[in-house]
Amino acid sequence: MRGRMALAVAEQPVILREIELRDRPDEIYEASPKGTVPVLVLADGAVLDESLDVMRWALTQNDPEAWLPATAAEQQACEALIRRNDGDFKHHLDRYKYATRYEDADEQEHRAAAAAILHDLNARLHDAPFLLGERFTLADAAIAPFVRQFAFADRSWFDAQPWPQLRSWLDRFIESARFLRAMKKYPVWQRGQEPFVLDWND
Ligand SMILES: N[C@@H](CCC(=O)N[C@@H](CS)C(=O)NCC(=O)O)C(=O)O
Repeated sequence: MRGRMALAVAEQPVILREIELRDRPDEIYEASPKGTVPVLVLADGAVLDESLDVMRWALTQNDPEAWLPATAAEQQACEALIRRNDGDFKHHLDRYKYATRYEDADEQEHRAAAAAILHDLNARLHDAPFLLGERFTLADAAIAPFVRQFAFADRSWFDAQPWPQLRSWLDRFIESARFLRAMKKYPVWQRGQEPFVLDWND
């Protein structure tokens, strides 16, 4: 979703091959042996198989809403926030959401560890509407989908936490046109079909 959001804001048309993770076509492994989504194959054949790389590539092509950090301080804050999100937060989120898939994972412990990070995000949002300040940036787009997953794992528990700023930030994100656009569903790619060009304005 975050890769799609960045491609959309950067107005980068792509040929989309929607897949089902439980029935991955061989072609995805030919592009990237990891077999995870997203995978973006560039016009010159280079392959980006990390969503953050897709985001950074798209925004480097075109960044009309100034999602990329504008100052060294923003850059540092952005990197630190994303590193913690993709590292510790994702680790605890997965074990909270899917405790049964991990041996010895204690759901409550992982929820508490993830919640400590959310507490910190809420504090950041005390003084400004977005994570880096007054505008929605790469940091918000990269992190909000994961906070959404956490919230939806037990929405009533999430709503009972003392995080009004975080809740408002998440609600604004979930209701935003940019996120709803990224969530649009597409038919699964069939081998041999005409290329399906997604130009983001449809
Ligand atoms: N670090 C990767 C994570 C990619 C990832 O785990 N994607 C999930 C779907 S959102 C996936 O492909 N899961 C299937 C699998 O891990 O085999 C990224 O952000 O690009």
